[in-house]
Amino acid sequence: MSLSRGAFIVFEGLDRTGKTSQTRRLYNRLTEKGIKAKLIHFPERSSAIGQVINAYLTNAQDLPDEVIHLMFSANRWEHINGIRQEMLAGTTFICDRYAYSGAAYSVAKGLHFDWCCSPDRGLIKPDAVIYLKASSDEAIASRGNYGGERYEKLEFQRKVGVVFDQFCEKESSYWHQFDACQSEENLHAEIAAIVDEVLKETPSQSLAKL
Ligand code: DGP
Ligand code: NA
Ligand code: NA
Repeated sequence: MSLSRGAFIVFEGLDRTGKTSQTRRLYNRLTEKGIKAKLIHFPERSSAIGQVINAYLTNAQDLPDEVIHLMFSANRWEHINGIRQEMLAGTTFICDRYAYSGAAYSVAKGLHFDWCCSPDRGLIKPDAVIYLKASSDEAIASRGNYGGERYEKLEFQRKVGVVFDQFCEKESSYWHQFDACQSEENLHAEIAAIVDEVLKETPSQSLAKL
């Protein structure tokens, strides 16, 4: 008997673009269709490393840019073996942020692109990246509680967005861009249509690495 693997679907985008609600909606949809799925979110703040990241993001602790960059990457590495194991056993993972956030937020601070990508090299390559792009970043910034965490400043977010756009262009074979400013319902329907296509293909494809 050959088991077919689950898929690895990553959501990326600036803060407050609706990633968390869209990942939940997609999770519910897959589960209702009888597809075994799990929802994960990076940074995963509960581990020892995750707690340092949380202290950094909430401005309780300062760290050099390089150090926090490596901690975000380590946080992905500490969970990846478990994810791989479950994926190979058939579970589809829906992942709220991943290595692209890792690169984008650090490049926006002025760190070198290649240096930023290298700690994440070897992680599982997503089958699809769902990129929620804001057609108006002011609209996003006006959403409730914006500005509560370290990176939620309009000028900084614009710099992060430039890096996401570059990934989207360069990695266009598996990046899919969506307008984050449309209704939650429409956005969900558009994402679901793409994910259905991806799920038809992935069981037969071997896992690739970043
Ligand atoms: P979230 O929990 O998805 O709202 O993410 C918290 C913040 O951390 C958000 O501003 C995005 C940022 N972030 C997520 N992943 C990384 C990463 O790998 N590196 C850096 N520098 N920032 C990240
Ligand atoms: Na945030
Ligand atoms: Na989020």
